[in-house]
Amino acid sequence: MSAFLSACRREPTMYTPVWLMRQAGRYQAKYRDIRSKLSFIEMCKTPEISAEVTLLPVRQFGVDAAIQFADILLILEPLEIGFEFTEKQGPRILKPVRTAGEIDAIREPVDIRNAIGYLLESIRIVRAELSDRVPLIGFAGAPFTLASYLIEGGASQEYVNTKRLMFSDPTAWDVLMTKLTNAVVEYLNAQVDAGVQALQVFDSWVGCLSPADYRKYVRPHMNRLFRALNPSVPVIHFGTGNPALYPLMKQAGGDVIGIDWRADLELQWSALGEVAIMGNLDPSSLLAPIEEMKQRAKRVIDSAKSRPGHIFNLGHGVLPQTDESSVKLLVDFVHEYSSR
Ligand code: 1CP
Repeated sequence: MSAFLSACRREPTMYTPVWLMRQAGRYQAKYRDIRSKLSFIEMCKTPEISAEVTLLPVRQFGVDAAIQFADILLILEPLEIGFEFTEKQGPRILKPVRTAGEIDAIREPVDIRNAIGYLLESIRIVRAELSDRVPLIGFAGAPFTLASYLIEGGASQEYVNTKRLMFSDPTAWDVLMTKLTNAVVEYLNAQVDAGVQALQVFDSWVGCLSPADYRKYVRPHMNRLFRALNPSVPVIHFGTGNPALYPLMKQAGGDVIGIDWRADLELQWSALGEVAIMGNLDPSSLLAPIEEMKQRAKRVIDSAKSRPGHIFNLGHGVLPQTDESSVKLLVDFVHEYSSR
């Protein structure tokens, strides 16, 4: 079995497996080249292109897992919620959803699998290319993170509208989270059927919540989500910005908890106990001189103390300012230094 899949199951590996969130993106010359001819959405919707982009970091850096090129917002199309990707601000929801009436009007998708045929086809192409050498990860946004996009209309600092709705109309909030959870389950299980060998649930923006609010407004839905996923593949549960939530995220579910650099890996792992851990190098470390970057990577590996179940990753995605050569040096360093 690959080092990545073994680590997901907390089995010993010959070295610490490494992959990077957002390992395919604008920091790569080949990505920019493809992107200069196509919009981001066109790239996602052309299976041969998204497959090629998925494979770029595997071929270029020798990472231990591929992540299917797509986006967390693609699931909104079968829900008939309009969105676009803008050059400057990233994703934008055309008509943000803010009232109980607007939430009731969101349709339950009839046939998600049909609507994401392009994604499932791309997964089949990637799997045929990689066979069993390098595993492929499928992903989705977690219901809270998706809800925050729907309600705010785009990226947000304070999540004012999201929290206003959550606190003032908990019934409408539950309806929205239930609809999103149903869609995410179907979306992820379809990817498993198409061939992905692991799943990641990105709760990128959940860190804005207090532990009490996570427990009340999010965890019941996450619990249901994890119980409904196809049990044949391991699941990574990732969140950023608030280490106080990690114990609650572990209770919600997932074989691997993805942590960011604000948390101390060693302390966090002791506190979480029996679970695999993914993380947690500060992505800015890749902007440092190479020796400094290696020292920082070394500290992450040392803090895992060769415990089975560590997957090396950044604490969040690769920054656009990153040099491709630094990524290659980082991946090689992790393999060499952790070799046992
Ligand atoms: O213009 C471009 O070229 C598009 C930039 C881009 C890319 C490369 C977007 C728009 N999405 C993606 C791909 C993407 N998105 C992947 C690909 C696989 C890989 O990791 O290599 C993944 C896993 C995502 C997931 C995603 N999209 C998340 C969760 C992960 C995270 O970074 O927290 C979120 C929040 C989004 C929303 C999104 N999509 C795109 C942008 C610019 C954003 C806003 C968030 C951000 O800027 O980080």
